Amino acid sequence: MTTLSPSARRVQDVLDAIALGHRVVEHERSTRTSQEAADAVGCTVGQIAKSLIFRARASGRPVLVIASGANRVDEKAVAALVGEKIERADPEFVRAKTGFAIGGVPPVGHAEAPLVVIDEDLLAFDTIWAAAGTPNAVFRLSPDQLVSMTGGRSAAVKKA
Ligand code: 5CA
Repeated sequence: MTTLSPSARRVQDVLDAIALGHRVVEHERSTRTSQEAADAVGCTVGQIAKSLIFRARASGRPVLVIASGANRVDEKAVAALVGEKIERADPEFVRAKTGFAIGGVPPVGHAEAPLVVIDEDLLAFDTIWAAAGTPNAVFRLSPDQLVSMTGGRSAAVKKA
């Protein structure tokens, strides 16, 4: 049995509770950026589901945008969906609200339940990969599973 580092283990425990058979894989090499993650698993950068954290300005709520690694996120489009202005979260906010550090933020298992928006471009793939708690850990899933496990709403959020 492989031993996962503590943050990756926490994500595996969440996935075990979801019980769809997802397995966290820790790589020797970095998966900290979408490109590095794609290189490590041997997929295209578009198939990396990157987790971006924003802060809703009025409410202070965390907003999780799960975007294709190939795309930049249009903050105005996300704000329109959320119903209030949003701003990029700083590393301390990310740590506090998710329980994970930037570069390893997973789509599930956050300390505080975020509003979740999913980039519709991810839905075109059979298989995608998401971060799993550390800058070396990822897991494979389907876009449908991403939607169901996060309760997220898919939308057009790509910056033109
Ligand atoms: N493990 C990889 C692939 S799944 C990963 O987590 N990539 S990521 O793109 O989802 O996470 C890194 C993201 O964190 C960057 O895209 C960027 O939006 C954000 N980020 C990086 N540095 C900062 C920073 N200083 N403040 C706020 N956000 C940051």
